[in-house]
Amino acid sequence: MTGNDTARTVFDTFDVNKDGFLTPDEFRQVMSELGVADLTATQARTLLGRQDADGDGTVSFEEFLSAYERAGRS
Ligand SMILES: [Ca+2]
Ligand SMILES: [Ca+2]
Repeated sequence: MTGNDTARTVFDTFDVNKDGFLTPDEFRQVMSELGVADLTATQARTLLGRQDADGDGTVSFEEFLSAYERAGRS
């Protein structure tokens, strides 16, 4: 499995409605369902906003992938 496939799997997990974009609401819902964290709407927006390179309020797979690759190169 390549890093890309892994990122795709993670992305699809968070992209609840499968429209190809992650919204703060989806992020929040999945983090809560996974038992990772109960985020406030503001926290979800802030965390997702770090990956939102073009500032449209959602994270595309390309944006997610570049953030993912940055995280993996620490
Ligand atoms: Ca979505
Ligand atoms: Ca974006």
